[in-house]
Amino acid sequence: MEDRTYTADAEPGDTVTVAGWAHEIRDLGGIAFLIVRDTTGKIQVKFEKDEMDDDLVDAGTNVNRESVVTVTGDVEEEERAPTGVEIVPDSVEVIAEADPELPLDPSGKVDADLSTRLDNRTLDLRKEETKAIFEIRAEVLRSVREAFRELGSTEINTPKIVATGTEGGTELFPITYFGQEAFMNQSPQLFKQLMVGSGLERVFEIGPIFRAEEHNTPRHLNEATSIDFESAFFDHHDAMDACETVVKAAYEGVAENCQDELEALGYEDFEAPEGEFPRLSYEEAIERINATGELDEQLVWGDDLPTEGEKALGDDVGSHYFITDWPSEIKPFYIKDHDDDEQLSTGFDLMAPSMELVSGGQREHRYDRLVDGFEQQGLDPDAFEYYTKMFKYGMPPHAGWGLGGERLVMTMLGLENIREAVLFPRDRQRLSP
Ligand code: ATP
Ligand code: AMO
Repeated sequence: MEDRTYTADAEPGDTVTVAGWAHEIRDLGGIAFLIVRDTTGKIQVKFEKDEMDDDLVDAGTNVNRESVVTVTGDVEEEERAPTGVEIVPDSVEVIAEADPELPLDPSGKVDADLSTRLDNRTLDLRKEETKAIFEIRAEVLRSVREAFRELGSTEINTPKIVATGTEGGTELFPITYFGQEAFMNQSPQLFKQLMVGSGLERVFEIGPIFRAEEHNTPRHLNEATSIDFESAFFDHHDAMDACETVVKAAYEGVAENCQDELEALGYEDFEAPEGEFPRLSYEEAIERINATGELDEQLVWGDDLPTEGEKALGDDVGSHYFITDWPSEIKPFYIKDHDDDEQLSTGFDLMAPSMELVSGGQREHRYDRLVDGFEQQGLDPDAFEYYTKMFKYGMPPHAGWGLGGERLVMTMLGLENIREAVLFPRDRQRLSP
């Protein structure tokens, strides 16, 4: 619509045509109001019944809520109007009438459970708070991309239909690819590593990952957005530095550019995390968890951190922190061990504060060690030949990490369920919409 004015831009004295949804109709007798909502906000349209044409009043006040309408008229100052201005209409056109039975109330007066919201995302995203989450998500991705570019990395896209898994064999979605067994990719891990040995050296990717997680939890998705980084000539310390920069950039972008959205979500004092993220070794982490006395059984070296342990540690440390130097046996084959201690890996996680946000580490770049690592984890090195062979032709030392995009938005905004940060989540129960 060429001559459309957004509601937020309607100024007293203008003659405008606004287009949007019939948010609310209030009939007070001699006077009635139609509130029109568009992506920028809302505006009141005033109908004075005695002074206006009956058809005009009827078009504006007998319309079902959430119908799409256009209103042409003069904008006037009116201090009793919610935004201080209102439209005195010349014409109202109903472009798409909505069914009077709405599955969800976009005015938010009637609460809907998450499942109803997810089944009716179009209506759900007419709500300011829901829309705000996705505007913030977009800003997170924008700031992250900018930070990656400032770090001198190149954006890549790697295949999502692949021949092998990387993050453990049990969580794969198998598919049939022209009669051949294939899988939905769990992580761009192997491909991003192949690129550090290429002329690109430093890369990032923002794309879907697929995990056949059996459990249905508030923090797991079966299709998630992974924000991946990998750089040649980086060790795990450099990778953590880059990770800290990127996570902080996401917060700073939101703090700077999403004031209205933060307000819609009820944030008064949203701030980017300050100071360096503490780096805690795995050994210190289990000691601190044990010292909280929150677990029934004491953790011992080699245990993965249980959810209650992560919770206790998060309460203890607060904000964002890294857990470094994990036991090699619980990290994947591609993570490099410390040169002076084979039991100790260079793997790290970033916690925020009681949920894992990032996993990363320095990678094993030495061909023979890499192939040994496959065998130790019971994987067939031949199946990964497309990957391992490139380690024979000059693969530099390198490090990187993967950051869960939805977990970043979830922890940033304190959302209770990760599904709130995805338009159309995939979980055990949900394959459509
Ligand atoms: P009636 O004769 O049926 O009472 P009316 O045309 O006299 O209707 P008012 O008495 O002026 O209407 O207003 C009814 C209500 O609507 C009042 O509460 C008033 O504050 C409110 N109101 C009137 N005009 C506006 C406006 N432009 N924006 C917001 N509220 C308004
Ligand atoms: P990892 O498997 O730990 O590491 O995944 C990295 C990050 O991705 C997010 N994530 C998920 N988010 C929602 N639902 C899921 N099912 C899910 N699975 C993972 C988390 C997690 O921290 N290749 C390594 C990364 C690397 O070493 O570069 C990897 O995939 O936020």
